Amino acid sequence: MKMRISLTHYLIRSERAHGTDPNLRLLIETVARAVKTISHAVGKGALWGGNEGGVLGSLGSTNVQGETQKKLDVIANEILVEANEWGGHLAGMASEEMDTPVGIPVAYPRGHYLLLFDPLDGSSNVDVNVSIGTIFSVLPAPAGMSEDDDRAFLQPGRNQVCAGYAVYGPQTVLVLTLGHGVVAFTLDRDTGSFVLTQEDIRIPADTKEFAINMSNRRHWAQPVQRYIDECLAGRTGPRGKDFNMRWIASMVAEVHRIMQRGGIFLYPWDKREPDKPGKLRLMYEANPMAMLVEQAGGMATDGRQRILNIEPTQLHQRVSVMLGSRNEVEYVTGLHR
Ligand code: AHM
Ligand code: MG
Repeated sequence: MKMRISLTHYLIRSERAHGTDPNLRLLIETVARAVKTISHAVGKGALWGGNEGGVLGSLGSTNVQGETQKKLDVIANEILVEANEWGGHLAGMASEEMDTPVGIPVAYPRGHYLLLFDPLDGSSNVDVNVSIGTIFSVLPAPAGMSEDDDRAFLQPGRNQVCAGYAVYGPQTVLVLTLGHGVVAFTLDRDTGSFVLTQEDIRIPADTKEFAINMSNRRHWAQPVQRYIDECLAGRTGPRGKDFNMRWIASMVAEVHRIMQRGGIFLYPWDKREPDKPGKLRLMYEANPMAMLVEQAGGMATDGRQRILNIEPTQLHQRVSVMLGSRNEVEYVTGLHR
């Protein structure tokens, strides 16, 4: 019988092969436990919490980004914070749903890592039963930092020691990198364990599939308009091939598709809010996805530079994102130069 490799088994193997810090393993296992709880809540939907009325719908509150918070945004955030505050592996946490970072309560030991997350990505899909996800990033904690100080978190994405996402779709899949390639685990709902189901995920360098919210076309900058026009021109156009399009409105689901069969995903800067560099957030959306994509042989830029090289100035800063199949991202980045 083929041996099933659990997340713990994989992480211990990684410890032996690459000297991964055991504290990082414990941290990832804690995040994975929280992901299971979120997956359970997502699966229950309107049935979750008995008389509390389920996880669907909005709360009426807004987050620091000025976005309406869904019930599940807040529930997923609480699950992640509660799971991670007592383990002793973290010096602080930051989230899309919290204005400022949270420190570790004095009752618990402090560790050497910072955890950043988008607890529930693709919020607009929660109520319509379409794939959503959780994205996370792990940074080293600077020595002597004060844990609720934004500045400790303001490190470029290339400093990440681990990045991952969980996609809550027909299956719950956890995709992870520790800087030695990308692997995926499927949640076995019978045993409650994450089982290794894909090793060494590679994104094909070429693709005929793009993902962009076409309704923003009139707002895009010229290079993005030109790129998509060329894709749409198909076989007789400058690219000499027909393209297919997808738009799920869940970055996690979009990146997961790209991990499986290639493609390019764009959420570029546009003229709707010219002062904002894009819609997606650098620290807990673009950076972890960029690390995963690069580790799978793909490329991630903001149209000008490698996302992982951007020096952040704000915790919730936004960024233009182009990621996926290497040759395609290189091409559209070239159009910006
Ligand atoms: P969220 O973290 O609030 O869910 O927002 C991020 C999401 C991405 O997952 C997705 O790519 C994008 O927003 C969709 O935006 P739009 O509704 O403009 O198409
Ligand atoms: Mg998001």
